Amino acid sequence: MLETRTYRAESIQAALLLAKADLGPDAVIVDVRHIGPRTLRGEDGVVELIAAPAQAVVRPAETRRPVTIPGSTGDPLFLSMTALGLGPRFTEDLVRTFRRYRGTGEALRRALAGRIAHYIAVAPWLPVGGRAILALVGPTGVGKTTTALKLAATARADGFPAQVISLAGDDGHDMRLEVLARGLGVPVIRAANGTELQRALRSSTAPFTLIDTVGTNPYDPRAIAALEAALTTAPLVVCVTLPVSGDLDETLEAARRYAPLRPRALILTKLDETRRPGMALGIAERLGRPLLALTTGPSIPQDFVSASTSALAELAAWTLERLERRLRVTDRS
Ligand SMILES: Nc1nc2c(ncn2[C@@H]2O[C@H](COP(=O)(O)OP(=O)(O)OP(=O)(O)O)[C@@H](O)[C@H]2O)c(=O)[nH]1
Ligand SMILES: [Mg+2]
Repeated sequence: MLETRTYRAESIQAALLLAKADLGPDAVIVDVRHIGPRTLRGEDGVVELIAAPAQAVVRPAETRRPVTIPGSTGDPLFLSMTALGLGPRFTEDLVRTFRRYRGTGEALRRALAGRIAHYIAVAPWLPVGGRAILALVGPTGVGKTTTALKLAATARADGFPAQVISLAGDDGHDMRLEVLARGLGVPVIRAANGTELQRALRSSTAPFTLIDTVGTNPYDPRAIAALEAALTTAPLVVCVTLPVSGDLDETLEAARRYAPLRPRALILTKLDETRRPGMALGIAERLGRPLLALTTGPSIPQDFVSASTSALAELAAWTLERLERRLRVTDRS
């Protein structure tokens, strides 16, 4: 069982300090929740942070050995979950938890969250205690620009000034970005290449910068190499951005093609454009990268959920309930 502790404070920074004082500097943040008003400038204790000691970090899924779970292979609910990309051990854990707590609402979600924390790491992305630079990379049209603006606008609402740098975007792309950003009060800088990106980062003091990269074909090694060259000029976290609305194998293969960019986090988009949003659980587990955010529609910043074990538990509960209902109907017919 993952040993976690909960800290409450008036801001994420304060809760993080409490966690680090208690668990040491390498404490791993498992979840952050706003339990009062969304803004962190509120007076009351509004943030709940769940942390674990460093040794409890989730191991990347790809390094885990495959396992055989006896007795699960003929179970239709188990099979439906593995079809969403979840590994057998993760599936078995979720299905068993679901059957034990079914119909208990909050208790089910809490129990699922406890299990999910063993398989999917979530990454709090607000720039607590320093400067954060995230570069969103991914295929064309997956929602990089929209998500960069959602992150920037959400950070601003939480009191963290944010900016977007568009890397290698063409005029049409950047004009649309600028119009959207103006409406949100988010500054935009254009950088044609790595040198301009470096210059823009040097001359900025914004605590939170989103680099919105040009859409990159995962099967074009030259385009990936060009992006790699531009991004290595700055210390930043590369986030692969992928839609959940596509084919599972294609999505996993596309993610792997971005390996030269050394991605350290994952953003999953377009959960609203599929009947199988639970695939987000499978993709996140299989890729073994900390999940940063999920997006659920085009509206900025509303259609956006920061990744947390509680959000993933909600998704798992919804998926399991829906699959079970569907299997019951098929059984009767
Ligand atoms: N339904 C839905 N639409 C989304 C979501 N995120 C973005 N979109 C829409 O998808 C389209 C493409 O979004 P962009 O943010 O421009 O995608 P991009 O990855 O920046 O695209 P390129 O810069 O061309 O590579 C736009 O119409 C967005 O409104 C989402 O979560 N759900
Ligand atoms: Mg874009």
